[in-house]
Amino acid sequence: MSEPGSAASRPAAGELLQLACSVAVAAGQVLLGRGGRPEVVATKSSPTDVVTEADRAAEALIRDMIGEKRPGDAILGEEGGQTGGGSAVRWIVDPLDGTVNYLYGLADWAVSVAAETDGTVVAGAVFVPRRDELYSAALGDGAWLSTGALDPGGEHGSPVRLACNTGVPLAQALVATGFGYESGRRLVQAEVLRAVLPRVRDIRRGGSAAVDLCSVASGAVDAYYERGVNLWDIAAGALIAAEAGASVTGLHGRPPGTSMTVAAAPGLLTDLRDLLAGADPERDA
Ligand code: LIP
Repeated sequence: MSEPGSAASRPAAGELLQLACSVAVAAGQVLLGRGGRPEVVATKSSPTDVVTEADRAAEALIRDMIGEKRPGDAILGEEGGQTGGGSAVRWIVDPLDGTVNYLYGLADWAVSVAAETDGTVVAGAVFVPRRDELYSAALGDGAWLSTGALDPGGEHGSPVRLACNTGVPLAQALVATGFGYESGRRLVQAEVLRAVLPRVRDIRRGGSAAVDLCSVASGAVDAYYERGVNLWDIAAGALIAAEAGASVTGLHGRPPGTSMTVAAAPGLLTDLRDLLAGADPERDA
């Protein structure tokens, strides 16, 4: 019998992906099913950085479902922090990315579930319930979009393999971005935007980093950058964008993360990253 954490006990990425997809869809159903205006139960970094009762209910469901199937795994969730562990697997969960959109009844919010083995994200699922779109990727196996998860008995097409847009020059690029919740950071983000906006086709501010990264994967936008995202916002979406052919990095040779996340096809990424580096977006640190 293999020891927990030994190479022989590592689950296949496809197996983790299946669980990621089913918990993301189940949590999405819970979030969709809550009628009326969601109730704000707490705030985090600023009065506009809210937690709803729905965020907590969705994360509790995800933790229960993962815990039942894989009791030895660690789970890092936006609302509950990191718990458990012992196996080689850690789940990184944002039960509701795009909370402000959810609060206002806008469609761009998602459940994001990633699974890491020995520190590498090997599976990721982003479910966008209001569009019934399930984006998924397992490391080395491409990025995929399926629809119809909310209607399992219905007729659906086959999953579509995603490929990010390539060959787009910076001046023609549609670039998604997002802004933090604190005013000091926003001031710098506005100054960075002032440098970026005249140099690109246009900007989109969707409100969910997970959805933005899936939009890079599907070609709905050409690029994405944001300072201040958390690991749970980007873990699944970054794998999906990368498996669709995008490069996902930080600035100055660093990996993507809270300091900066940039995603685009390789050529565009270089130009966007140079433009961003020149605007010094990390100076609010
Ligand atoms: C959101 C991010 C988004 C960012 C928002 C917010 P939340 O996460 O996904 O990209 O611009 O300000 O941080 O708070 O909805 O989980």
